[in-house]
Amino acid sequence: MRITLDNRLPADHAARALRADAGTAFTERPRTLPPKWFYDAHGSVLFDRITRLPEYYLARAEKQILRAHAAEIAELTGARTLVELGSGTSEKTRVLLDALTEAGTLKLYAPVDVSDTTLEGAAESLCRDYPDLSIAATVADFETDLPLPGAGPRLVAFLGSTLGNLTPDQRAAFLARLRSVLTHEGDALLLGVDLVKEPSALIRAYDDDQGVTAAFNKNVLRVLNRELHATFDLGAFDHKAIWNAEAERVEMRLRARVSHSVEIHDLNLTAEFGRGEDILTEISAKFRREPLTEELTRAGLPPTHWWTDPQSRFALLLTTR
Ligand code: AVJ
Repeated sequence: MRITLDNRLPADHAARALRADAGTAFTERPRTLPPKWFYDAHGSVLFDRITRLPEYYLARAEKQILRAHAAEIAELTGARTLVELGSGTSEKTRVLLDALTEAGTLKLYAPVDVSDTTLEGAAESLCRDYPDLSIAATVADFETDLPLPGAGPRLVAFLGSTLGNLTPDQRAAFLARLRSVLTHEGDALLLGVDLVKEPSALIRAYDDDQGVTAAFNKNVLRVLNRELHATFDLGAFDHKAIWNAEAERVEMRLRARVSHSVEIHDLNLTAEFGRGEDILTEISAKFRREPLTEELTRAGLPPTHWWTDPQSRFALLLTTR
């Protein structure tokens, strides 16, 4: 069997976690929902469209860096196993898979994602295109469970600036756990992060002209309506993308257009919204070279390489042990 799928999330995990997260979001203030709830089947399609938007430079810039340095990364790591956290469709991973296949070291690709359907689709498509590769897919929430299957040297890829979704505290905890599993000589981390830049360019990336990001943001309300029998009216909220200059992060918010109340039946809860009141649905931190290098060094993962696209919009970091 060249493909294995290990589901580490019990069938009712998502349901219980969503209830808990929504319970917190709508009883405490400021109202904050974790971004992982965007990615049901519809949200995953919308995110895929986001990565192709002219305003969303992140995906293109990262792929550009990967293309420019994949052969070097393959040579530096000699990876036998490529683990990818939050792998999604594994689309841009192909650049790495190509280089590692070319170098002849790679035996196993181990994608980790919360979405079982996305993982299955990605694994099947990769299986067709990389006939000599074994695939060990794991359904897991990498914030609480970090599966690292396969033989060393292992390369762990955490791309797409997903690190930016974590608060500094969550980031420290996550990096410490990552450090604790990257134990073997030769293990490596490949991290993709978006960089601080002109706020208008950042805001455009999260508030595109076609309204795809707005639909993506509001999709979380559809998820709540469906999964928790809630009565959110998507038309009663505006999509907002805000630059938080102090924390150096983009914040996606859903802002109530009018004061109204929403029933969340499965939680036995009525959420009151004042006009202009926000739900914080995602933070997307942007990074600078020095502080991020320090943060990684403190976590025991000092970067050995730092590459950017020609316009220095995005960075790819490699930590080798
Ligand atoms: C995949 C989480 C990194 O924050 O840029 C895209 C998600 N949200 N547009 C990001 C996202 C709105 C994306 N991450």
